Amino acid sequence: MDDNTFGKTRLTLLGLGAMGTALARTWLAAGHPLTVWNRTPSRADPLAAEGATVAGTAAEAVAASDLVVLCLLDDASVGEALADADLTGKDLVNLTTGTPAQARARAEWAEERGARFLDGGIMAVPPMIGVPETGGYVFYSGSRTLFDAHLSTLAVPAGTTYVGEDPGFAALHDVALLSAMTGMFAGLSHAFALIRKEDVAPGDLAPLLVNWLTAMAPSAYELADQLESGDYTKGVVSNLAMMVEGNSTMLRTAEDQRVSAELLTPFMALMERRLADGHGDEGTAGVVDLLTR
Ligand code: FVH
Repeated sequence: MDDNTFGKTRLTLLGLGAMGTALARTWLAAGHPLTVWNRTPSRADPLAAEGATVAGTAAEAVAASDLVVLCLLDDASVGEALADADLTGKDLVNLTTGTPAQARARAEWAEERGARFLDGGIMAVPPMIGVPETGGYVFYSGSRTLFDAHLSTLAVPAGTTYVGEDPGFAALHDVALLSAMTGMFAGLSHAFALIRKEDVAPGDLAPLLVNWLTAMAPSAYELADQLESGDYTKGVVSNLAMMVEGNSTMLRTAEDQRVSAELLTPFMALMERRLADGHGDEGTAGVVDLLTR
């Protein structure tokens, strides 16, 4: 029988939701001895059949391994799950989505209990886990020593991107990307609403949207360059004055199509404020300043 467990780090995983289960399967498949725990015990049954050791309590699961990974619903569930566990000498890797402030507080909390702490932000959905060609990865931040020590194990389910010693940085990067994605979803919703009652199939618009958004995405580099140099006119191709003029066309079209413009107007209002302040020759970098309190 082929035994791929030799030299593989033993670990514990708390949380067997959609993401936790996907993570567990990759570690089991790679031969890592894995102890799992889930609040609702029945969710562990399929993994037991695949070779995982199932612990009766979170405290037992934590005791089983030096490396403990958490993939729970939110920060509060992390506190609840670990309430009775002895964390002395443990290496905690928290892949539960949270805010930067929660990650920093959780790092302090772990340290006070004698554990080392690494926070993670998963940039993947469950079907991308264990499938490297999908490009899924996890942001990590916190102890670099801890990250390096467990890199080969952490790299099993998805790519790894270490973003700094500050434990809040993984969450910060995660939320920044998710926020940009939310803006994209808002734009897509508005675009599909515009054609909803017309003789245009959503399936025909979809590839056009993908191509256009892909072509526009590198504007992130232009914005970054302007923000870093402090020159918000640097490399501007489409200036604010022109874009605000275009906004009125978008708003009139929404009105004609009987589509609410509520997803667009907050951003447009910020562009207009910056224009009114005399920055018509810039791009949209000034909006970043208006947002920053
Ligand atoms: N699924 C996704 O697409 C995203 C992708 C990006 C990263 N997120 C984050 O990953 C965390 C886990 O997500 P998930 O998809 O596994 O979530 P669920 O399937 O809803 O499972 C939640 C697990 O958390 C357990 N749980 C909830 N509350 C508690 C608690 N108070 N004490 C202990 N465990 C708790 C829950 O247990 P149960 O309901 O089965 O008993 C599940 O194991 C998450 O942060 C995403 O934002 C996923």
